[in-house]
Amino acid sequence: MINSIGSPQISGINAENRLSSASGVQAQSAPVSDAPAHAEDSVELSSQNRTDKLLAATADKAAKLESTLGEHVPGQVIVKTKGSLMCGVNDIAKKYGGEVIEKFKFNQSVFKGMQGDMIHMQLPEGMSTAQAMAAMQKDPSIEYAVPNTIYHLEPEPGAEPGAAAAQDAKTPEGKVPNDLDPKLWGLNNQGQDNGTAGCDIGATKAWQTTTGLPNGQGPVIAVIDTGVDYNHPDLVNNIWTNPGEIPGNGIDDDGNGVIDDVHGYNARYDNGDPMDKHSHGTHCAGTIAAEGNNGQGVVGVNWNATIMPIKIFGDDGSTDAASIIRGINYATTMGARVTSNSWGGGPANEAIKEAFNKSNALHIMAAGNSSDNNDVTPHFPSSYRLPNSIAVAATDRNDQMAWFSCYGKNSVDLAAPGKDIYSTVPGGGYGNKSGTSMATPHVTGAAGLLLAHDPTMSNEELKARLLDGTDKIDGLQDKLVTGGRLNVDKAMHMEYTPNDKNVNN
Ligand SMILES: [Ca+2]
Ligand SMILES: [Ca+2]
Ligand SMILES: [Ca+2]
Repeated sequence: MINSIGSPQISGINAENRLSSASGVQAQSAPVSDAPAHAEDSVELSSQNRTDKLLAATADKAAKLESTLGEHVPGQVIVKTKGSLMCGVNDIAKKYGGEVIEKFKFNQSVFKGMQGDMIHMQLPEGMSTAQAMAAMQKDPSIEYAVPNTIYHLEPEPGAEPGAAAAQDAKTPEGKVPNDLDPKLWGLNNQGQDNGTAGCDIGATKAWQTTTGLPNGQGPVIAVIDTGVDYNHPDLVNNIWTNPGEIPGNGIDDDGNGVIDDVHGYNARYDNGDPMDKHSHGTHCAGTIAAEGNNGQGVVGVNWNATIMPIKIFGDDGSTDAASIIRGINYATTMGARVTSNSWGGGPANEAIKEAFNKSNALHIMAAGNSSDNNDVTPHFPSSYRLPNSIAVAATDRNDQMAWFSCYGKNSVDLAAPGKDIYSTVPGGGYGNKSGTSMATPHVTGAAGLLLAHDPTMSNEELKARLLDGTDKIDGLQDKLVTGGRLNVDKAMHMEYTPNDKNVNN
């Protein structure tokens, strides 16, 4: 459940205590007010006056801010407090006449580095998000306040008309599973369907070294998306299982705040069931790790893996910043080593950026499908440019930038196959999709394979290998940081040099 601490029957002090005792994953080292109730009342009165004055003084600024915020949940803000705060988060909310909807849970090591709390706040009736943000910019106890931004899944680009029918691929070099469907040109391109031989990620060669580690033994790969059909026959054996959770007993056995989260987390609706009713997330999961050599369907970049489904989008394809932060935090807390983020668009949000940045996972992010230059028109989250993030463009079966793909010499790292990608869909089926959403899981899968080969690899080395191990493509030189398309075999076997310029750009 969400740590809802805005209930009016519970005093701020008791609610804080309840939160810290209920949370098994975060040390609540933030100072909590222990002032007696009457003293708190007087603080509230004087601070209310101050807040009224502040709102009046910042009214002009708020009016200007209003038009810049983009789509957001009205009357809500996400607030990062300053570490030196000597009162509880409820006192901050009260100061503005609002309520704390939830205090985001970060795992202990992340929380230590944050130097403050992150809270999701409901503002009082009549106070807009812009008004609160303008006032909070002047508040010494607040580091930043941002809207609870609403995000939508990007629409998929349309299919190219007149595409040729599938033909049999020739026998590739390397190790070949019995389910290497010829439609999987991104893994194995022999020139089928008017493609160009070799315009693929070199999967069959990499598989000579490793095909991934059995479920539970390798890196946990979180798919932050619309959920995953964890019962799909080609995925079921590669889905993460929460070792501390007993299924179906209505109890949060491992104390992580979510009841019966056996195969991941539904951050949008805050429950333990990340089932995909959309299809986007299931398709991405199949590219990362549809079970290989099992005589059915397709093979992913990893034949075997541990996929953690994180559902941040509702079944209508939309979400908000609070759901995204909950999803990232769950992945971080439950040990994800890599996250796959085939989503984006909409305004930047400082709180989402911080959740990614403070996580110790490597985050692979789609560059976007609006065919924009992200150097000029940033696309979030891929344009946050974090040391632990990678932005991915999409190429077609001839190593051309896909017509829809965003790019950026300074903002998009590499490309991967993302046009006419065949993978798993809910209900046990298979289908084609196109988008940087489909390119991203190729890179995520490659990260998983590299970590299966060497589990001790640092984020820096992992990122350097994925970027520097690319095949350089003439047409991509001016469009990408690396000018290259993913090659997982090269990434795995190249010589690694620390302090890589691409990683530290
Ligand atoms: Ca649980
Ligand atoms: Ca349970
Ligand atoms: Ca299969």
